[in-house]
Amino acid sequence: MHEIIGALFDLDGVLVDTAKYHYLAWKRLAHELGFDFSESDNERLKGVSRMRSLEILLEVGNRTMNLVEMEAAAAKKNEWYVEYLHTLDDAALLPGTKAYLEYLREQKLSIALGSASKNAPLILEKLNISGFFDAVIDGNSVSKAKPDPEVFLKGAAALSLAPKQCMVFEDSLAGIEAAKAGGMTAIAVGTPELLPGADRYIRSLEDMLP
Ligand code: B16
Ligand code: MG
Repeated sequence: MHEIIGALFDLDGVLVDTAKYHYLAWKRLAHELGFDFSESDNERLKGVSRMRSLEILLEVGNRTMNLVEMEAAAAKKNEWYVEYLHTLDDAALLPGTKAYLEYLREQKLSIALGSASKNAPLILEKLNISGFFDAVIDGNSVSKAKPDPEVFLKGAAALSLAPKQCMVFEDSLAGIEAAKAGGMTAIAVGTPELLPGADRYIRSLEDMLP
């Protein structure tokens, strides 16, 4: 068996709860377009790219847009989202995040981020956790969305590790599928009902602390 010496982290839903800020911004866009967008609709956007999220939102509101209109709407949502991100601080970190990153550092594991978000560098900065990461692979550096394993394969490569030497922490089904397709150990932040196929289930990173 390969020893695990690398940790690859998804961002939203694993290290930090940014879903609520995404929700506020998408809801604002929906209201501007004249329909409502519920918190349960928002569940469908977790781990999904910005443009795919907009497609889902338009589906919910039964609207269509051409590509130019979609790009403008996504940019507007992102401006609002980034405004909310400026209010972000350590309080948004999920339980155990900082302690577990510190623990992994002490254990000399390599650490990378593997997120769909194009705002990942700003979020890490706002949370004061950038320094823990040996590599950041995010929505700016991948061309194929999860469940494609690209984001995690790039993360392992950036750490100079084989996929088998890495564990992935994920809160979305597409992310668990991506980790398994990439040949990594998948640790789900969630339940087997919502996230089938993972190697282990935790409630939060707090459960990983010794
Ligand atoms: P942005 P993750 C994902 O983050 C979010 O879960 C998802 O809701 C969002 O649409 C996506 O990032 C893109 O984010 O608009 O900031 O580029 O879970 O992959 O860390
Ligand atoms: Mg996530």
